[in-house]
Amino acid sequence: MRILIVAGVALTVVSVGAIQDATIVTNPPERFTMRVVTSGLDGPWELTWGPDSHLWATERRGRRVIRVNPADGTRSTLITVHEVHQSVTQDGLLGLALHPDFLKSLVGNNDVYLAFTYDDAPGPALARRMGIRRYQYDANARTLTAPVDVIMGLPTHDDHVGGRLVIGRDLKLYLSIGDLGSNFGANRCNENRAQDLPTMSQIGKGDWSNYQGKILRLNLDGSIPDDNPVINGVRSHVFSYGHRNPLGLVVGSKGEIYESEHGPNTDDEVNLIEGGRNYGWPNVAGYRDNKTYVYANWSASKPAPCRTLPPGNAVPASVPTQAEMAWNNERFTPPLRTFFTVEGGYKAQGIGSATMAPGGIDIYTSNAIPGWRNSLLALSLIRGVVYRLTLSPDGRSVAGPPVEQFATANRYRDIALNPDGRTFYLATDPEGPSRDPSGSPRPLANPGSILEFKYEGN
Ligand SMILES: [Ca+2]
Ligand SMILES: [Ca+2]
Repeated sequence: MRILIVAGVALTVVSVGAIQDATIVTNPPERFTMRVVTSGLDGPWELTWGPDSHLWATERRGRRVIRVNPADGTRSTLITVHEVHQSVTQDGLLGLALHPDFLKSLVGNNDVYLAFTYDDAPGPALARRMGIRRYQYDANARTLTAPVDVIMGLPTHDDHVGGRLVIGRDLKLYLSIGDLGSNFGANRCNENRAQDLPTMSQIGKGDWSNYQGKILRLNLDGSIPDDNPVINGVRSHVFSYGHRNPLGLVVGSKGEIYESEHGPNTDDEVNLIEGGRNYGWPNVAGYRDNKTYVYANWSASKPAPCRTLPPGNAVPASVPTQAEMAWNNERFTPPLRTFFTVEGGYKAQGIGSATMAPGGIDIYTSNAIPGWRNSLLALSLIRGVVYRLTLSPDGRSVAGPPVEQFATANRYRDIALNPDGRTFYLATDPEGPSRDPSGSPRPLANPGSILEFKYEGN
């Protein structure tokens, strides 16, 4: 243990084993009471506070959109999206975004946008795709109706799916798509295409296959906004690129787009997403610092083709490698903050992955909790905590260390904030690995649930 002085307050920092990030503050002064709102959900994935003072959620595996009364946990199913293809741990019914004028009295509308994976091949063949569809909420019948496809045919796969969906202050849709797990694990022989950009010809044909490892920006009807960035001479839906597995997206108070994404075995990232910028993956993980991460391109193995290589993560001489500093790109943009950036030579295989495994991200803009205004709340799946990151006044940097909040033995998938500024709702995974502060595996305390945390003072 060591003591860190933050803003005049002495805080204890626990450093247990090599997979801890010693800059994280683990005993904040705020007190919260916790309550289980509801349980038995089939993979709650997006959790949103609705203007009807209800929680709106997608169930990734259950393929349902549900509406939950936060006071008593009663819930109703608004729709089951039967076209959703769900077969692995990351696909299914994913993002949900309510139109900013949703249910407003005069200029309001009822538009609900959903992002999901589906099978585009007839018969037993499987062609995994992602799409966005718009529905109308019928508040009397409590159903979602009148589906209209916004964009379909987006690339997806069985890993690093992404799928977070938000609507910006600019009334554009932002959708995150991961790198499809390419160059990793069972997909290690698939070329990673997070740096590949669409060509004019592809865009003309509606071929979105280069949209992997990207954050897209779309008009609400799915078309390409006129003011999207021109990258390598082409304007497309691509807003930013070089992403690995972006699972958190949130809109800041001035319209900023903040994102969280998984690092490989180190270097989870929180990014400020700006148009036309390159976030580095797979050439760089976290900062361009030549620490532990080296890009080993398995698909380029020669003369031995990748598929003939023995199993295991040790990189054979036939696989070309590239240090971070050997790659240079004028659009490269480093993260606002990384988690678990470790020194060179870190052996993830032996010590364990240095990761917090980011889930959703949100922003706190209330004055209700002293010192919290203008903080990002970045969720950890594997550690069951929320990291509060204080933003600088201009929102372009993180000031001070991450502070752990809401620690439980759960996997936090997404968060919703009550506008009262004192009440927080966290959706938990129904299954998956969880580790205690010493790094030991533990069972999930509240699988498939929505938890409420209420502020009770300091
Ligand atoms: Ca990056
Ligand atoms: Ca790095």
